[in-house]
Amino acid sequence: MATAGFPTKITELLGIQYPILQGGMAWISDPSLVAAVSNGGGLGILSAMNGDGEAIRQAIHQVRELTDKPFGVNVMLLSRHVQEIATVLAEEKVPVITTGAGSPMPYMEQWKKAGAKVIPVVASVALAKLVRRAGADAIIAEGGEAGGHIGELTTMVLVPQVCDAVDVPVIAAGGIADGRGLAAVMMLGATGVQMGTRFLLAEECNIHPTFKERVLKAKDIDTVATGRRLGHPIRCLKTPFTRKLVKMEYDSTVTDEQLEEITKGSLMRAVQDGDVEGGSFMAGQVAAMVRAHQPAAQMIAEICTEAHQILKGEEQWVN
Ligand code: TUI
Repeated sequence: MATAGFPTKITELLGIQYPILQGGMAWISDPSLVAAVSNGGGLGILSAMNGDGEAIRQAIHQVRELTDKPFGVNVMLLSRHVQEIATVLAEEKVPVITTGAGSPMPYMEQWKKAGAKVIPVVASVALAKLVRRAGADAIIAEGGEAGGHIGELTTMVLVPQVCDAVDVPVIAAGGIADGRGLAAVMMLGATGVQMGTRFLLAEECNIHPTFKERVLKAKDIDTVATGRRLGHPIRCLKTPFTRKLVKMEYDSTVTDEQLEEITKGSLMRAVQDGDVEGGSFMAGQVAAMVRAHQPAAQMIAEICTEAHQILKGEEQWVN
């Protein structure tokens, strides 16, 4: 099965072998991880969060040296370089562009004209409808089980509602780490998945060893969403830093500015320094299900083999 691929609407749209996208994770999704996922038959997605337009141009060139397969770039819409990055992605003819943490409406036309497949991440039906009308080629519906910046709804309730609301392929994200998750969201109407947390343990993922260790040791209840007070909840592994943050959020003598200040640069401190006192180890609720350090290609093949077996009916569902 593994070599035959796993054809769905999304593999056809993107020209890939398996319906698995790797989330564009800030400070994490670098050319090494992206090329490994794309060479493994999924869609690797660079993060454009870590720098300006020229930084992402360089990363795109590096990916193109490492793979001739399709890949994507994720634009975090809260980035202060977003306008400049949007233009570079059009100039570089990036085949797939995903967006997160906001509405990509101002850039849709520019990207579509450049021939990109545009796939916004949404956390609500309203934004799904809006971006579809503006020409989105597919939509990623991300539930609050995910790591990092999250919306309010769970994957279980968001995915079927987004599927009902749009006429393009829907990719499910948040809470998926194995073949059971892929099979389950296909039952909800999705044609593929985006995963972030599982790929933290890819051999080609260059995060600090402490980050990998923390994911490997995580139990079911070991993530927490902080930041609701500032209007952007972020899910991370529980650490001394998140304990401090939670306390500060509930303390009315702490100002919003103080909260902003302490979180600034915290993802970088986790990814590069493994700093559990001052770093945000962003990860999804599936962290406890990620138990092996392995090549990205092996993860992809394993997940698809498992999902295929389930969907073929080799498991007994109804007596
Ligand atoms: O974007 C993500 N996850 C992220 S981005 C990130 S970097 C960051 N660092 C510090 C503060 C904030 C972010 C870490 N993780 N996922 C995609 C995603 N998008 N999840 C939820 C949303 C979303 C939420 C609201 C998308 C659109 C939206 O709509 C707002 C609107 O304007 O309608």
